[in-house]
Amino acid sequence: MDTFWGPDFGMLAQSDPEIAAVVLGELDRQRSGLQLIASENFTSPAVLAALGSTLTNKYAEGYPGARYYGGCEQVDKAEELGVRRACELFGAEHANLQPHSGTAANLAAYAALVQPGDIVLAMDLPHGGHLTHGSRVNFSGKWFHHVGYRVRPDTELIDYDEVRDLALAHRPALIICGATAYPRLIDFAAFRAIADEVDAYLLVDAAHFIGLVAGLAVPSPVPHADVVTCTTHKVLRGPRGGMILCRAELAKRIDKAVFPFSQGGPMMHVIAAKAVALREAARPEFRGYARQVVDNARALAEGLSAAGMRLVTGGTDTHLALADLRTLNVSGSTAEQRCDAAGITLNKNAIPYDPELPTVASGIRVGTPGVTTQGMREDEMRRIAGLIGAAVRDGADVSAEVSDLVRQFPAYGRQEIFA
Ligand code: DSN
Repeated sequence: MDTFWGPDFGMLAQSDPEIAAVVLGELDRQRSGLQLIASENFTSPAVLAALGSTLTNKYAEGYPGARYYGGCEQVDKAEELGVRRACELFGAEHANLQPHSGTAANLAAYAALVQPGDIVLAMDLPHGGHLTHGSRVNFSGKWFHHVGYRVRPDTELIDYDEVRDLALAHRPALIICGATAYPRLIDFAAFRAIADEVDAYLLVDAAHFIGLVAGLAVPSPVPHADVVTCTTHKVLRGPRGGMILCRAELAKRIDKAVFPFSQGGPMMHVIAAKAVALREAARPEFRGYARQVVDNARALAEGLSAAGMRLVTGGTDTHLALADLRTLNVSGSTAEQRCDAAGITLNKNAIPYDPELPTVASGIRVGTPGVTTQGMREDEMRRIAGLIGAAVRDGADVSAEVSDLVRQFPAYGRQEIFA
């Protein structure tokens, strides 16, 4: 067999110094600051190697064994391995690894389950949902009739009675749960019961927490949902991309909704990298990682509360926390800028019933997948919370403390963290 022909920064620097500078500049940015965006992580060198491989050259429309191009014998193996690993890891009857993103996975799920004009009951975006759950500016809000559920104003938790009332009143064809900024566990069984009562499909968008499911740190939606969509690049720590899990009876509809309905050629290098990440996530060490992500998020949230921020829902059960900054009289956008200046990357975020525009927002969202991959634990989370507090409250320059911390826990500095 030939030797591996893969990423070579020396070659890139020689042939395209401008892009090489961007690639190395981004590596430096990721290493030199604290990455607290809840939907980001650091993939392993093995995932990066598969991503940077010659599998990117191959066209393979179709599915393993039934492609529209010749020469697919190697990429077929990658996709078969990935699908098998996904089914085993999540106890799913069928998996599709071809969606280019979480949005593409959701588009395919809609296409498989409902018709344009059908009623879809999903969480409102400002309450923690996603663009693809019925936003007016997205296909989901333009092509489907969106009915939104919200969190309760007092507890900021999903109001399952309201979800049921809305379902009974509107008789949706599809109910969606799963969120991008909801720090608590979702009761999938309750959603299943409501969906059954009105004869609707249940789609769980597990993009944010599928990695926690893989690591057994939170309950799985797979036994309850008709279809589970997710991304592979968040807690799961794989390449940027999407994935769909479903019951066997929906397999054909899902596969056809991905290709040929909504996508053409699959990205075989990304599918191979997804397979690598799924193998990594099946290791016992990944369970320790997933548990630590949640423990770290709790410690970080408690630290932010001690720094004077109000925690939405009072805390977290997952990898993320949402903090209301009105107690500090600082907007989300100002907080984001102040943290950015200190090398702390996080995002402003609307809080439930937010009086501010989404571009300003009253809150920030923080997540622990990345810093946990770096090996940080609760002590470091308390330290980080203090730094965020000082930066947000007083505009303090905490960049020296940030540099000190990331020097001790370098991203891509210690291969053993991916073992
Ligand atoms: N944009 C992702 C997030 O940050 O939550 C969701 O798609």
